[in-house]
Amino acid sequence: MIALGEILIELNALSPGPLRHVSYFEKHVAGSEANYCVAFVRLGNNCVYLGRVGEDEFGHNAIEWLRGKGVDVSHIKFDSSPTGIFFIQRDYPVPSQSESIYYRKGSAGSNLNPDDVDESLVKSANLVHSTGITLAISETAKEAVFKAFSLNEVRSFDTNIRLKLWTPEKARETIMRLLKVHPVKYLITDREDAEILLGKVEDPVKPLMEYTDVLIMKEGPHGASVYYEGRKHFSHGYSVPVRDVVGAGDALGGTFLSLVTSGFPIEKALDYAVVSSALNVTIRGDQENLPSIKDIETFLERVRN
Ligand code: ADP
Ligand code: CKP
Ligand code: MG
Repeated sequence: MIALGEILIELNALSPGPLRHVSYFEKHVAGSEANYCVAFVRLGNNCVYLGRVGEDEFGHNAIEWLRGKGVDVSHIKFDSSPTGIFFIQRDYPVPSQSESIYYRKGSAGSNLNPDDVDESLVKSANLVHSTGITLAISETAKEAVFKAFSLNEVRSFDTNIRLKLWTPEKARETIMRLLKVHPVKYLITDREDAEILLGKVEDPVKPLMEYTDVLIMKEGPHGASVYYEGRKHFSHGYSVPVRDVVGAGDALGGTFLSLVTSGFPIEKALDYAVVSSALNVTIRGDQENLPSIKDIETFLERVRN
């Protein structure tokens, strides 16, 4: 897989409440497409990351970490702008909910541009992946995604609409244009994003299936459903101790894509992917608890017993 996006450094608050009173943060490497890559690699397949980091401590941190996880970082470029960061604030202003607070405007990652997209590399991939975040961070990053999607017909896309990065109107216009021009093999979304893309419709599945072969609809703690070839399969979620839900969607998506790439049947791939996302919410950080097949099977054996 080739994934295009922005790697971010995550600073996860160790105590609840408004950030102005939080003194301790835990640092993690994150960013949706990087999370997808690590999940993809954990399940036994190769992933090349296309993007930019700052020539700063956080940029080196990100590259060394991802290299250590087995991601191919040889196409990541250093940029003179700083590596983007974000904080996770928890239980404020809404109890039991967290909020991502970005410091990423003008970041190295947002300087991704079409010249960074190596044509022969993208053409040679089994799958090219990106998300709505990369479409939103800058014009040049958006153009890079359009270029990469024009070079390879096997595409996957996670809508990941972040309303801090663009308006619902802009998200709708841009994502629908991408999907119309470059329909995907795998579309990963949820009902909130689908409503932004389609407006209030009774059933978003049918209209979305016009743009994808396989649709994954995430349902938060309940689990997720997959739609393909006129069929539907629901994988139920698991009740686990929740520490941090950020990154759960990427764990699910990256695990699913890697397993189907390895030849798993779609339904079994989703059952396993939901386990991956359940494990992900039990820790802070998006990448540290991404499981191997053995981890997933151990979970399933013990949870069933
Ligand atoms: P995203 O993080 O992309 O918004 P979701 O919130 O739907 O996506 O989460 C993705 C998956 O993570 C869900 O389908 C579910 O399997 C798992 N998950 C999310 N929240 C919880 C939770 N509170 N408890 C257990 N599993 C969860
Ligand atoms: O949809 P998820 O919760 O799985 O996505 C989490 C990531 O890239 C997180 O790492 C953060 O950096 C981001 O999404 C983002 O830009 O919001
Ligand atoms: Mg998501």
